[in-house]
Amino acid sequence: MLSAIIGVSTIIVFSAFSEAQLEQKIFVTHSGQVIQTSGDVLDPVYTASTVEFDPEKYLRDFNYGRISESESGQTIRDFTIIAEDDKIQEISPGIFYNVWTFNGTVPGPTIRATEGDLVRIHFINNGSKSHTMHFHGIHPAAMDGVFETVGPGGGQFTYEFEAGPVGVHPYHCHVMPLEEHISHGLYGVFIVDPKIARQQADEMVMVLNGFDTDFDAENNFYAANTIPFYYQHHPIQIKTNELIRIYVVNMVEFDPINNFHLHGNLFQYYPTGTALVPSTFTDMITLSQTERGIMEFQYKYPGKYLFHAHKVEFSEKGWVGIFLVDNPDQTSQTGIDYGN
Ligand SMILES: [Cu+2]
Repeated sequence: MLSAIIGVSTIIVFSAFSEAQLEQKIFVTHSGQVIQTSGDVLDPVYTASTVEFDPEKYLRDFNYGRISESESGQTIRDFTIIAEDDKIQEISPGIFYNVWTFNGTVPGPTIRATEGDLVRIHFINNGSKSHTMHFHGIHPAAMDGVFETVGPGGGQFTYEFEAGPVGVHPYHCHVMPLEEHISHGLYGVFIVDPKIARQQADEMVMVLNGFDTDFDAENNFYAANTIPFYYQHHPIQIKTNELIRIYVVNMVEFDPINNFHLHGNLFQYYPTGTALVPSTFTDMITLSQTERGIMEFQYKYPGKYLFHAHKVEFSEKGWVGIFLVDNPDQTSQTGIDYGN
């Protein structure tokens, strides 16, 4: 229905403002809608409401659900997840994009459980299209979120499965055309902790994502956690000799690979997080779509350290950040202002 509204608005708005807004371009969206924009900018005038996203909060925000216990002593974790597809987010200054969201954000909430817990997802689709939640992991076929599409306008489904295996897994909508439903933002992270907890650490989630804002099946912007250049302008503060653990998931569509390079350091890497011993000690990992893992490291020296895609095109279009270790005054040490 929103598509129809957008279509009608397009005609009305642009006949009224055709002289004021030069260089209008016509694009066919992933869903086949014809939309006019000025360059990369999808004009926000089409939409009724906007969403805000705070990468600072998202970075260390883990949702453990509403916890109860079954008669047999199994931990039950209940989550309510609501899908919507009619919101606009200013994903970069002046760049407005129609995001499809789980619980109002891209990525959706980081869902966290311990191996063997019963996870119950009360899924409500308040969107205008069918959606589902498909979790990577081990579960019965009926809980796979593929064939049981959940209808628009309030359709509901309860996904119920035992959390496993240990690791970091993506979840995402699995309705066709899949590329469209994922690239608009219907994805998030599902962490399954081992029963004997990992070593205490400063833990973070980084979803590597991108946005195709002109609908040509190529991304115009890239990021760790949605907002291009966010962690470069707002460096992540950490401490020397403190264990840092990053759950990293690549959700970039359209591009076959993405990667993560850490400066001034190397990290232990656990592919998919399924093993409790790392498989490699490196400063660089390459990830295909939905590929993910756990990185662990600590910084020996204070200072500012970049992390970014070594696919340079991606870092120049936003997938770059800074770790600020012990918040030193880098400028006084070097005389160079690295920017913040
Ligand atoms: Cu969907």
